[in-house]
Amino acid sequence: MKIVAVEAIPYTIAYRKPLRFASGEIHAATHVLVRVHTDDGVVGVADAPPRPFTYGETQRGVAAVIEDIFAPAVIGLTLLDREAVHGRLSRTVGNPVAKAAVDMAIWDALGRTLDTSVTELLGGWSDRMRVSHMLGFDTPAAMVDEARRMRGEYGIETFKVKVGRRPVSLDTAVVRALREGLGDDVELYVDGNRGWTASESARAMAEMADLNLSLAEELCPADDVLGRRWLVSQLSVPFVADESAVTPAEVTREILGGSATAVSIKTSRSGFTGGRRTHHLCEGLGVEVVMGNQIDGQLGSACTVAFGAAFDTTSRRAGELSNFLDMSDDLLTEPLTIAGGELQVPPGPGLGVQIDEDKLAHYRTDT
Ligand code: MUC
Ligand code: MG
Repeated sequence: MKIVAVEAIPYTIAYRKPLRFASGEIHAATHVLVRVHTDDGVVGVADAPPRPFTYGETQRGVAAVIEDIFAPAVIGLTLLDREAVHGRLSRTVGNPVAKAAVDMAIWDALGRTLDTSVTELLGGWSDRMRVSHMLGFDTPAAMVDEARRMRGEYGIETFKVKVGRRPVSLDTAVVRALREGLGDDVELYVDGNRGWTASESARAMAEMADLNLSLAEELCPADDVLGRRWLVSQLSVPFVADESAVTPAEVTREILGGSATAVSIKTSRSGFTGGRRTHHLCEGLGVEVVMGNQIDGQLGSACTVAFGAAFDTTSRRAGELSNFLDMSDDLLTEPLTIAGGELQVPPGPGLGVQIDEDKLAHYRTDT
């Protein structure tokens, strides 16, 4: 079970259509595949999706920090030394996506070694999650069409709507069109990626007061400290901290400071070890969680569902698990399938997925 090598392989796969939101836009999955090798020949995998506009990590940076700092830090430890791994990775500030992928590849390798799924190792609550689909910026008609298609083809009934444009009416018109076009039974919530001010957010939420939204996420920056508290204190729905609360310490500060009342857990930036800490912290605080999406491919989505299905509180709400559907291709031998609005944890040890070596050879950008 000793870790003997860690690979960081950059690859790029185009999206069929870009995903646009207030803090950036994604045209291609410019990710890094991480593989952890053990002395018994077991290989664990995980995906690192850098988000330069959110955390400052890039594909080249993720590969470099893993090769130069994190691989030497974990080589020689065993797959069971997960707290030691966490401690060594935590010596370096930042780099959440790079650290998370190393952590999750170790969990995958452990699951494969023990012939047990990661979901069972973590908690084993369920084997599936309901799926929420994230709708990027477009016209009201195009966003309603996409939501209808997701409901028709995959049975998805929960939609996270990207907002944060100016004027706010651009987005409030979309949410109204979605409610009118899809009816009262779908769940709708909004994510501003810090695009609005606190007062714009308050105005937009007032304009949408009759639309039965279930959550509001990062509508304005957490750094607008008093404005954000003022906003959160007047909302009648949970306000989700996403990019403002990556570590347990940040979660604690945001929640106790009144700047958020719910938390998005994203395995692609917390790993399983950090995600578990955040999950237990939220449980202790009595704060709701949502399994978020860092615009993950299939491997990242397999990680999200593996973690989300493991616990009661993480599987209560629909998880954001479907944006890989917009990619032109992916790396897994067996594609993930969403049916009846649910994604099942792929059966099998570890994450239950295999990398298609031909596809990896085709899409990797380092050879
Ligand atoms: C989200 O919830 O914000 C957009 C940027 C990012 O890092 O994740 C996405 C989704
Ligand atoms: Mg978000």
